[in-house]
Amino acid sequence: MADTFTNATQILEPFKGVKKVTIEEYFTSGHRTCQGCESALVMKLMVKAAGPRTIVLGSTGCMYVANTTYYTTPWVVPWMHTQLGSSGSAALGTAAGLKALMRKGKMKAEPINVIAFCGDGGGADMGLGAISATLTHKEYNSLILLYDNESYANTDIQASGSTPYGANTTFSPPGSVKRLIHTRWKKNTAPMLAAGHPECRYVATVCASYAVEMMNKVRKALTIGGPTFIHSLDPCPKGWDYDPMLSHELGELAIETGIFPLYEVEDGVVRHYGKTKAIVEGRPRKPVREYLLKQGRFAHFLEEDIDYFQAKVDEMWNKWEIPGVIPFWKEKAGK
Ligand SMILES: Cc1ncc(C[n+]2csc(CCOP(=O)(O)OP(=O)(O)O)c2C)c(N)n1
Ligand code: SF4
Ligand SMILES: [Mg+2]
Repeated sequence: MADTFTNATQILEPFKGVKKVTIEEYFTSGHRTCQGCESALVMKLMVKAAGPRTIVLGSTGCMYVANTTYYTTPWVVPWMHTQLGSSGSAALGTAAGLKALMRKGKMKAEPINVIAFCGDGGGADMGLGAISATLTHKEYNSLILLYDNESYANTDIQASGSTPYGANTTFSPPGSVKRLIHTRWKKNTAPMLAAGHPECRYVATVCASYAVEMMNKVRKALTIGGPTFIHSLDPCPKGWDYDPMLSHELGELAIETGIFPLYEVEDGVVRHYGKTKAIVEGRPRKPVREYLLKQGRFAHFLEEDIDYFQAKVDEMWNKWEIPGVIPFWKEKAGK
């Protein structure tokens, strides 16, 4: 019991290859997400990685609405819906509640994983404050997983702070007078949270196209404990407007073009991994046009728009203090 009060966590060793991944599923049939929905795959992999002694909390969005149609649910583990901006509060409250119940002897003392997921709208925009607060509480173990489909998808694809430059959304339809309505560069959520929360020992970015690596980042976060954060980039056939069979490939292209780098920040140390590591070590990035032109949301792009996008990604890699991660410029490059 004493262990629980000193923040004991489940020790989840990494899966050493796909053949070693456990067979049990805790997110199964019964959901109604779109065909090819990568976020549904993220839910499945996330809870598979965490295992049966896990509580999942989820804020409003596709992964709430499409996963809990009346009288059906794919969740095998205990699951609770929370308000759109509340993934942080739900994580902290649940972790604190479990601890109190165990301390009072009202439930068996054991490490239970608490995972709260949120979309980019609910997490990176509306619920950022609550996530920030949770990441300051090192005495409670919880993982917040942001599934980023780059829009407020559930309410019909409105632009969010995580929507990429120039994308066509219902808030930013291209027109004949103005071609690009949404001209903000995507918010850099994971490094912002990593840099600003000294009590948070683990922040990572993942993509389910690299499923084993993704699951191992979840296992690592839960094992390290305290408040942790993972940001997943999730291709969304409906919002990004592409054939559902391309979800996996688009995830790979996001990494191979350098648009979404994979890295973890553990106790302040940044480690690139997977294909991103290869890029850091000198492998050429694929041109962003290979990624952009496969998606209807960029169909209105002219050559100059693709060039601008490429130049911004080049800047992330060539001028930033930590390539693709920390957007402070190296002194010389910035001048
Ligand atoms: C406070 C509040 N405002 C607005 C809504 C309406 N709403 C429900 S889901 C949603 C979109 C959420 O977007 P995101 O968090 O990115 O999740 P996604 O739908 O993309 O999976 C919105 C705006 C709500 N439920 N609560
Ligand atoms: S709109 Fe996108 S995120 Fe939502 S269920 Fe469909 S594919 Fe998944
Ligand atoms: Mg979203």
